[in-house]
Amino acid sequence: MTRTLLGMAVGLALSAGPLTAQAQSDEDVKMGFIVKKPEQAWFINEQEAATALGEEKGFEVVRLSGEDGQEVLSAIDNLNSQGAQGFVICPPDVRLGPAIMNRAKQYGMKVVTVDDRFIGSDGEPMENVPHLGMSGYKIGEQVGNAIAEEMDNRGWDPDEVAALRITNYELPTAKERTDGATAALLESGFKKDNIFDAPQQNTDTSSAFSAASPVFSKRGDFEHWVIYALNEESVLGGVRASEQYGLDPDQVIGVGINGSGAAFAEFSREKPTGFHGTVAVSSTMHGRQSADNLYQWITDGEKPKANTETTGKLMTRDNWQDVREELGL
Ligand code: FCA
Repeated sequence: MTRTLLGMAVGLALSAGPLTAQAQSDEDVKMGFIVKKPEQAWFINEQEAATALGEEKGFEVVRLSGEDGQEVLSAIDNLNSQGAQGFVICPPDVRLGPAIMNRAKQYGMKVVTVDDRFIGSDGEPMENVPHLGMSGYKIGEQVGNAIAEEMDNRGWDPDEVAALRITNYELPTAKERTDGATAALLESGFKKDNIFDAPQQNTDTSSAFSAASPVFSKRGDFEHWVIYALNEESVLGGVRASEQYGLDPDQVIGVGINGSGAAFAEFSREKPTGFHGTVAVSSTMHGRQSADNLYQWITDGEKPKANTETTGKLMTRDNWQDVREELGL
């Protein structure tokens, strides 16, 4: 009798043991989510989606801003003192990859990147850091095709249309996107000589506005303009510059990328602007999936795959609410 009871107790202890340990370790999982532009709707949504997943699955997400290298390194120190096991990051500069990885290694933290992929000292993507981001070239092609289609709808003669290409060649994903858009436009019969570059210093509206303004002034001979860039925030900077120069909405076709609050606000205006549309990608999915990948890695030791590429869908003033719902935004 005593032996049986003892046996049962041992059995219970054995089965309860690992369960308790599992619950304990899940409770303790804490990760950072560091973003380069914490005020942009895209990044706010990513961080919120990661936090919501943490609430569902039982891990904690610390939302942090990393607008330059110094801020990123302090954020990592801060995470370490809070006992975090790793972080998801969209870095302010992809060339900070090696420095960020050094600091993370000192603390034994696991790192995954989202949106902008680290570049190593050899100038190549750091393949050993798992990444999730847009398939930049393909999404760029969607932008180019959307512009070509709208030019056709408006009956514009390609020979008389100029393109404002807002570029950021420091950032590979930005280059892929504008290269994809350019290729699709040329394919549709757009004139190569009518493409004018506006290199921006950053990835936001104000840097795009500053880059775009002088291009309109110099090319006053064109009446019809198309505008594209790595994201909708930048296209909006170009559209604002076109308005300031005196162009009407029906003289401008701007198509962005992201499908975030910046685009929703523009589509909600009473009158249409030169911002025709944007290729929407699910920032909700980017936030959830990258956090989930890191969570699996921390809890199961399962390293996420080297690169996950996501796709997009064109959103315009006519369908934006439907696409928003479809993508869970
Ligand atoms: C880059 C851009 C963001 C967003 C993201 C997916 O980080 O700056 O606007 O497009 O890629």
